[in-house]
Amino acid sequence: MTIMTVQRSETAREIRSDWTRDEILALFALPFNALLHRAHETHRRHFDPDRVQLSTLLNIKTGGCPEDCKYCSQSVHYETGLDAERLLERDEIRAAAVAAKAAGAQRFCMGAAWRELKDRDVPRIAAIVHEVRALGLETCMTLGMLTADQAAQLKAAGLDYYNHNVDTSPEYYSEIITTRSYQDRLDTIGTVQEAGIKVCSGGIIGMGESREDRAGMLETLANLDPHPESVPINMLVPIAGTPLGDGKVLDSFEFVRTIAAARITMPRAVVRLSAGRQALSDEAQALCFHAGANSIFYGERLLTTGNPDHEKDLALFARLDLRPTE
Ligand code: SAM
Ligand code: DTB
Ligand code: SF4
Repeated sequence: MTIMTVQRSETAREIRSDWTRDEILALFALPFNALLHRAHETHRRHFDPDRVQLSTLLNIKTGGCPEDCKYCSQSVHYETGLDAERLLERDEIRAAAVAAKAAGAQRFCMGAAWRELKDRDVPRIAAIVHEVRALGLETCMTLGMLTADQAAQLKAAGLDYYNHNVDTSPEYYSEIITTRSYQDRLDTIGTVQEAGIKVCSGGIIGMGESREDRAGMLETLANLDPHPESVPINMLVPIAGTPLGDGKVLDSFEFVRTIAAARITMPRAVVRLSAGRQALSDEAQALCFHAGANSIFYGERLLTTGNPDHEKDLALFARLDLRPTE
């Protein structure tokens, strides 16, 4: 065997969908430097470590969601002071996408506070996907549960990615959401994969879950076959009025460990350092990039909360010699 063949087969063995919870817990339990070393080595084997993918978010339908996700500002179950709005007009969405592209975003991610996509909304959503894609941006939507027929129509409209997070471990899920099951989430992810749309799926850290739950969330994601192409790891943004509005803040090093374990278990996935960056220091973010995060939400708004502005992120990139993915 040539060296190239050996390297190729080693890389193939690295991409696995048979991770056990104990193996992932053992990664979390490594000394911090050993974990970061392994994660960074994995990262360098699969990616240019100095490139970061930029996605800009737009909430195209705000509030009034019937689901009871305990972290969310947009659920009707909690008094968060957010008014429900209608689906934005195509022109408003187009203007936001044009601005995102001008600022340097590569992907435009559109979110709706829906439990599921309704058939009557599919033509408008498909038209939006088509229009955003025509601007030369990758497209991502997150609209709740989908049927196979709806997924096929979104694929035909040119949708590149669908975001649908598992959010936490199977065991902890019912502590956070009671209006749908973990299996509902997995079913929609399967439907998206079968339609040939790339999957963006991750979760939230800092909701009072245990390390075992964090490992359990990664176990679910890393045992999808294929792995999700994109894995957003969010730090909980506490929202006043929600049941998780005033919980204990998680140690940022545990967040870094979660990013590192995501990188090691899903070597080719693009791991996004997602919500919660305003609460992370520049140094903590640098550790996340070292641990294998290679994507961020770029722009001053997430869905209903703030995010660092373009200038702040570009300054951080300059200090860390990072550049946007080509
Ligand atoms: N309604 C759709 C759904 O739940 O799939 C799409 C929008 S929903 C707001 C998208 C994701 O945002 C959630 O799955 C969750 O992971 C994340 N998210 C929502 N609120 C958050 C918060 N306060 N902090 C961190 N992440 C949050
Ligand atoms: C994801 O994993 N995080 C984004 C996106 N997918 C849709 C949403 C973050 C929301 C943070 C709280 C808010 O702004 O309401
Ligand atoms: Fe609705 Fe999504 Fe918020 Fe849950 S996370 S309440 S499904 S908008």
